[in-house]
Amino acid sequence: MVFDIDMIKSVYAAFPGRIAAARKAEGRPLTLTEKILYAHLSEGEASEKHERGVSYVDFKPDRVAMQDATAQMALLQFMQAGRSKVAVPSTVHCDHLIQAEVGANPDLAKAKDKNREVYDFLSSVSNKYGLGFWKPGAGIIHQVVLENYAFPGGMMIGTDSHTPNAGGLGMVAIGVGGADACDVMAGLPWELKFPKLIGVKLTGKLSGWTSAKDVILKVAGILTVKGGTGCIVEYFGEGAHSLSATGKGTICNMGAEIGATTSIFGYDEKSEAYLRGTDRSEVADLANSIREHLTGDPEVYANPEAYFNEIIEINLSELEPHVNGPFTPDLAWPLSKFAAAVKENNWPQKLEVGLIGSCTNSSYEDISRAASLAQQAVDKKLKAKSEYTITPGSEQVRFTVERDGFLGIFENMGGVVLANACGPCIGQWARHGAEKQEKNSIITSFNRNFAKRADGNPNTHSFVASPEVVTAMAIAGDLTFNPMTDTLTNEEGKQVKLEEPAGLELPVKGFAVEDAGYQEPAADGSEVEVKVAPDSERLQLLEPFQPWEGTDLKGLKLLIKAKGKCTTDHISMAGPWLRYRGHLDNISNNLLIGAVNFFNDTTNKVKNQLDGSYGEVPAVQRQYKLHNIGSMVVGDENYGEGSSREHAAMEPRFLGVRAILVKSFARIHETNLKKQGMLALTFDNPADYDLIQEDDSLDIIGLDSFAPGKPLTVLCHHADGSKDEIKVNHTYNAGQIRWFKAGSALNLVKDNAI
Ligand code: MIC
Ligand code: SF4
Repeated sequence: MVFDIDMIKSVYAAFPGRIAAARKAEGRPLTLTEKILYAHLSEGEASEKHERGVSYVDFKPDRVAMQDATAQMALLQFMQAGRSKVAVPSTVHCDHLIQAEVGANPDLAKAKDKNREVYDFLSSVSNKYGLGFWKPGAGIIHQVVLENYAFPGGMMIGTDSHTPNAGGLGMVAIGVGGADACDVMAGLPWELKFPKLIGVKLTGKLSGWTSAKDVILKVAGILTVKGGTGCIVEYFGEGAHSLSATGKGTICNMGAEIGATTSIFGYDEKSEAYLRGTDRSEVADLANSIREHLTGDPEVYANPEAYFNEIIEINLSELEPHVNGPFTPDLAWPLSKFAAAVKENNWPQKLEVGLIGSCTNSSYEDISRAASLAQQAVDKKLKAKSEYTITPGSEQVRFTVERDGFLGIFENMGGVVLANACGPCIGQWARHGAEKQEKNSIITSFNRNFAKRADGNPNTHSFVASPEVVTAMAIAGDLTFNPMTDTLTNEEGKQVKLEEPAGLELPVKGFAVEDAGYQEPAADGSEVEVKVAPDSERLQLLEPFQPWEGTDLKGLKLLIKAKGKCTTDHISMAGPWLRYRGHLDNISNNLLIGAVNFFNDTTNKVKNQLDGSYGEVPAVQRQYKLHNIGSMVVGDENYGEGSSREHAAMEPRFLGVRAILVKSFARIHETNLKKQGMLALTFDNPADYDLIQEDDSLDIIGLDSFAPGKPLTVLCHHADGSKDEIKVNHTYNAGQIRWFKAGSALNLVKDNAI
């Protein structure tokens, strides 16, 4: 059973009634997002009105999806929850732990060997508790989900921030931490603040060099990495209906980069074609039967300003291809302005590597369009000047594009096909020479380009673009090349120009695959044994965190005051550390090693207040832990931006950090902190960040009357004896305060208290 048709039927059966109740409660026509959200609210809540950006509400998601690097911790928590089977259809996907080095087959074989213990663990836990298991090599979670599980009008949570990819097929799909996934798998509702809504109206039609990726590159430029926080982005308009389902997936996928809760498109003919093309005609027929509920009401789209909190309009006919970067995905450059930007900013003009694929851009359409350029390169006697790699998103796509000759075309151009996995996108890239830390440029069709992410080299300037633009630039070997206007010199010394890319949304002969790499769980898993070796360095059973001691927290040491961007990559780096994602003690050795210390502008060097020496962040924190002294981390804006990895919250918790005080949080990270029993606090006056000094001891006052909406006080004792009192806010509701008091949300689940 790959997709659960009965589940889809029952979701759809509830739609008309739920939506009618919601229209009544809101007293007006509804957006698509509202329809799906109301249809998934816990009993009783569907007939009440919920205030956007204010009310916390409980949802009942239909599915859970997890990738291997986050599933380990999610499932270690689920094992503590005392349930015998998952309550909703759930899957695990082995994609993050495969390192790209030589090419697909040898890399996959090596990964299976190196990660055997983790794969065995995930496969046996899946088998025991009733989860579908996608083996290494089967593909990247979001592509596999889009091909097999996503369905219009559904709701899914996934332990990866790019879960919104399924919004391309009309699903509300939200990235969460493992603790949230654990709750839903345990049959509990899932809580979210009712989101605000951003409407993006698409007019016109894409053509030539522009592709769906350029829509989100443009939107990222408009909204920035924070602009979508607390919002769901709903795309509509005739332009939306002209985009393929996978193109829509690309847009929703990279919506994670603007901090949006998720993004979504309505059901249309392209969605139907994709469902039929991926062997799900049954789902398409069902969706057709409730078609009017799988899109916003006509009044909404006729007068969007009245229904959305913010509106953006993009004319696809006028949209230019974009290149975003370096170091942040929202620095958006229209292609015609990019060459000048490269020169002005002194970014390395020579392009070392072009990388296409990833969960964002690895559809049949993407690969066929990029291949059309590779074919032109071969025909026009051009050899790619840069290295060039291709990561297919799933075995089904890989098998099909190989059958249709595209992979062969890339190889003729000098390209290397990597395994169906995350690879370089998440730092799983044995890039030769990266350790020399030379200044260089790469361009990818991925979604994130934070410093060090791909190859660990802080001087790698990483840019993001569509697969077509990446391919053209890799052929040219030059970042200032504009394929729309410039020519290239071929091997015969002639000037040649690349023509516009061309491709197919879906394979004419249909998709094919020999072994998709799926393992169905045992019908009765009670006898399946899950083994975790006590001396394993990669897996460790969890111990519950201690409950709150019932008093204010006094004498906390400042561990670090992080300066500027502090993403989850800075807090809990990926790459080599992915190895320890199932071992809390070992992975805690990467705590905040990428964060810049405000007081010395250096990473991983903080003052140990016990003896005045400077040491690495995890080492200093372990000293505090040894002496039973709590500590606090201070941060800047959008702290915890990026990934859903809850390690970024569990590590500080495990090592004895008690509170994180910042100017603002990214959504998933803030929830992850709350779930693990940490205090996530924000400065009432962001300028108070400046009051925090290196030798501070800090008290958190007011916890005995910790209550929703009531600020707390942080008392800073400075080394010179002076003091500052800082007002700090929080967003804990009553239930979340119980998590804090119990030591973690899981402690309550285990005691069956929730
Ligand atoms: C990422 O793209 O950063 C990741 C790796 O997929 C993460 C998940 C993780 O940290 O394991 C994400 O996006 O959530
Ligand atoms: Fe994997 Fe990269 Fe996609 Fe994250 S963004 S799921 S690392 S391919």
